[in-house]
Amino acid sequence: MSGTSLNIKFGFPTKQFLFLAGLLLVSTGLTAQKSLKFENGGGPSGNGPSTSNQVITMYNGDAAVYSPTTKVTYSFSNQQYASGSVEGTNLPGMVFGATVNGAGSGNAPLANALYPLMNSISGSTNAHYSIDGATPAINVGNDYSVEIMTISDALINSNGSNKIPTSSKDVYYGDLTLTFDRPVNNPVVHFTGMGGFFQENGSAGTLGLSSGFELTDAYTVTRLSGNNYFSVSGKKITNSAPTYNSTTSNSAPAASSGSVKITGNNITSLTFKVYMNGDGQGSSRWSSTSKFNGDALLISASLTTYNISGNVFNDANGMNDNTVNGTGTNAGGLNAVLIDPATGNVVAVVPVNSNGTYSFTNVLSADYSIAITKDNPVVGSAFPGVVLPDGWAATGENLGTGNGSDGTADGILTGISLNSNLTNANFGIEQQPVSDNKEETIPIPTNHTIPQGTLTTGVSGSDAEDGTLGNSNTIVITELPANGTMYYNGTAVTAGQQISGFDPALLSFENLQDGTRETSFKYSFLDAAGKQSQTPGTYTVKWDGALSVMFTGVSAFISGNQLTVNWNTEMENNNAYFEVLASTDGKTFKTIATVQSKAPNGSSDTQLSYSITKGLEDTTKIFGVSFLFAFAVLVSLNRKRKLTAATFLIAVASLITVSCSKQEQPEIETGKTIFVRIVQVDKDGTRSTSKTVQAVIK
Ligand SMILES: [Ca+2]
Ligand SMILES: [Ca+2]
Ligand SMILES: [Ca+2]
Repeated sequence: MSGTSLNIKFGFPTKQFLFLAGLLLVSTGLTAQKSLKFENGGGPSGNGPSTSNQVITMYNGDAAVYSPTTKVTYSFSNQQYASGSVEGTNLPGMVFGATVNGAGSGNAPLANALYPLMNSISGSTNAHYSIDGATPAINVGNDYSVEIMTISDALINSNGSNKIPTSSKDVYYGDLTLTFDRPVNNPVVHFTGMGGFFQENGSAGTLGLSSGFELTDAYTVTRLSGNNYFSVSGKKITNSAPTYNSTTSNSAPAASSGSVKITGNNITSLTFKVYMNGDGQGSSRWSSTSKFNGDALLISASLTTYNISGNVFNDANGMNDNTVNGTGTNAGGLNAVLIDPATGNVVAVVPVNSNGTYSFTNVLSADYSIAITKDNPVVGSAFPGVVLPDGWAATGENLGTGNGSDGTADGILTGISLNSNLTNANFGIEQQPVSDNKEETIPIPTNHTIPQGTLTTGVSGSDAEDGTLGNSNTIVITELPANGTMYYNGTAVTAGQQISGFDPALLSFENLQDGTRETSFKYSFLDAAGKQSQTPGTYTVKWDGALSVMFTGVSAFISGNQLTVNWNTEMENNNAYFEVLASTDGKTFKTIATVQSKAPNGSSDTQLSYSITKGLEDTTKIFGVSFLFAFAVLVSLNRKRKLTAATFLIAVASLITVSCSKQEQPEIETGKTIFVRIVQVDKDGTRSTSKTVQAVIK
């Protein structure tokens, strides 16, 4: 608060003041966060020296193992002073669990606990450490740390002479890596007692020496606390005292102790370069052949846990308002599942209360997804997926009460980076509409077509949030007929097409397949949340009998004195025979020929072709006088070839004009053309009729 001041006047209303004070208390409660630390029993129990990896299990700040189990592994690599190169020993330059042997009679390290209390060396106090506001704080009399020795005998030769001057800085010893067994956010690392000294036998000459560290990863290092000489510059963590010794102090010579925060998400390891520094004072050597010397220090880590809470809402309008909101619900029984997105494994499971609220407490700072499901997945196993109660669908998930969502409505809230207590990790769900099955029976369609205006049956359904559903609501055509083409208001319907204000009279069908007795499509209502039914409704149109032969290529022409009619069938089913019908007005047809089916036993699934040719004179006998009159001109043309070509062309031109007309125009004069159609008769007497064509003149 330096440089600013709160200007609270004495006349400040008491009620408002109390209200504000209450808010402060509430917010303090919400921001409580807990620490995971190195505690008694969390690390190895033996002594070094050792170069083996050291594994520490994080404790919960109350002497219990944190669940799910979270571990940190310490390892050395890139040792610059390999085993055997350190004067007097077979040790490398850095080891766990060793300390100075200054008695002058032992050129070997003294064994030290691999995992001692933080107050075992250097005299640091609780105040030197911070865990970024979490509780409980570091207690040096209760918390533990990993002991490391950087051996200064690595810097002397076997005859005791220095390899490098004692004023050397940043002498690289190798790397120390802390590996987390699951990704973590913003770990805090505590350094205890960076600093030591070497004293020559029988001499007051004392060299100060101190380890230093430099993070090699792309994270930010921030000094949280420490004695005056605990310094962070960039990614370097050093003892900045001008001269060193082994006691944490604000007066040089001194060791340094303190805490740094490593800012980063999804951190799985931290690698530090380890350096030795000499202050160039007192002794002219780093060590001697009769002593074992170096810097024994402690390094521990702590992590922070936070709380996550949220709501499951019955969100009747889904994301149509771009907001995950509504009335709290657990849909009769839901769990909230915390998931590690790196592995997909379940971290924790808590029930969703009947009012939709849920909360996770004491969750390790890391990245997460949260899912809701009616199942109870196993912690530590892969999350098997969201299963909502029957009839419920996810409408969206959002962190916070504002607009928007995580982009995919799937019952999983993704992208949670837990670096503070989080509230309103919210889910929207709602009940899907029910779409009823519908059925209507009609007469057997002719020409494989059900025209508009035939059907009268509407759609119906219901929705838990929206109420009764009917023609006035929006439906989606989810599945098209398998045996024909469906049209709505004259336009072919596509799968997924939405129809608002459904009118069954606007439905029509074409190309209905032979042999079928019904056609159907599937539909679903869209409810206010934009969700469809879990099971679509089936709209079925039935007729009393099977459609049989499907005609294609029906054509007729007049050539010379003869009428020829051609047609194909794509398949035949129980077919008996065909009748060829002709008409002069397109209304009154008479049978001019009967043709037996070519299909064995009347059934075939391959194309069959038929053709008949009749003399026009024979044909006219069937129709009597008026038809005979109709063809008088044509007949005379063929008989009296002496007529001029011009006359012939005029007559032909008038016939072609009529036959090319696409529709049966009422103004066409009867007697100037011939209409032909085929009727197919099943063995059971069922009749179906081809389209009608006009004969053309060739
Ligand atoms: Ca909404
Ligand atoms: Ca989602
Ligand atoms: Ca609904």
